[in-house]
Amino acid sequence: FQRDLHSVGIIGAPFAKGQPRDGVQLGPGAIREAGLVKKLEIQDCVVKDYGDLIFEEVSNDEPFSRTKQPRAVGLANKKVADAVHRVKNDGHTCVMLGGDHSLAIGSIHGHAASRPKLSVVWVDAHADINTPLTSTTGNIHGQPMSYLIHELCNKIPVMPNFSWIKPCISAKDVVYIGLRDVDPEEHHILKHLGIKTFSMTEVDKLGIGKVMEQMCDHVFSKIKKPIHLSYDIDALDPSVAPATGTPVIGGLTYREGIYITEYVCQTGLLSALDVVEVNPRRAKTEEEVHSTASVAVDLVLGCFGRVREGSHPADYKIPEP
Ligand code: 6HN
Ligand code: MN
Ligand code: MN
Ligand code: MN
Repeated sequence: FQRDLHSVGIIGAPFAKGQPRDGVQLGPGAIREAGLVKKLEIQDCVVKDYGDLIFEEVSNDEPFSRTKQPRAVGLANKKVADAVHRVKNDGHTCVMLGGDHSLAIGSIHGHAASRPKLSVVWVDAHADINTPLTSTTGNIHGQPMSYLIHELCNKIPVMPNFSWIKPCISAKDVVYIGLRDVDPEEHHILKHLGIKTFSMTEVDKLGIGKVMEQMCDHVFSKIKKPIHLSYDIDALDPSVAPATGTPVIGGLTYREGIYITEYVCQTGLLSALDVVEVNPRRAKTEEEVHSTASVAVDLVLGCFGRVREGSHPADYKIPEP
């Protein structure tokens, strides 16, 4: 058994304006502090840290109809898109540390700009596929998928700082895992577009092993496309990852969450990863901050070759007395 080398480019995106709760901009810092870069290097990854993006204040960002802070979200995502595009063109697997999940707009857009045929694996308690017109909260972190899917392009109004966003993925190339809090309008969209979903019911029924097999059967039925894995930490059960803005009971166990990353790594097709919605200010104790950040790090490690059975260098020799 030999590990392949992974070349990883990390972007921090300390951004919170896709939702109303303060603190999710501290996610990248908490994940870095939990030792992300060091631990990747210890498992033989070549890491280039591109640092944290800087997001300027946007003045007079009035809601567009119900949608909150559209100009700030549009502008931040343009930055993320350019940064991810650059990391991909530099030849790395891109890791984007959020920040809230609205950042997947830029991350997937920038990824698609350098890898035109992508599959998206969306691991989340939520579907994040509201359009600005179906959303009841007006929070853009509940909407990113709607801007990206070709089949929804005639349902999206023109919004300030959103005109650069062009749909770049097909409904058939998207798979959801972990759903358990889906709005009725979102449920209609998922069914109407025939999007493949493995809700927590399927995780219970099939087990995570079969879920991942069927996920691959679906997404790679014709050609093997690069994978964009968008991992919302709230996919995990709140007992595992409490420090997040919209926790939902009944989520993935630590083991299921890690298995997803190990399996995706094994495909050899992981091309970009988002780890989003870690919010240190939503933790009740300092320990909850650390445990959530440390789980986030473990998810990244699983994506880049860590296996629970253990591993060893190819040239290792047992010492002789
Ligand atoms: N997330 N469906 C709700 C909304 O506001 O549209 C919740 C979205 C949660 C988003 O956790 O990334
Ligand atoms: Mn999400
Ligand atoms: Mn979520
Ligand atoms: Mn691998």
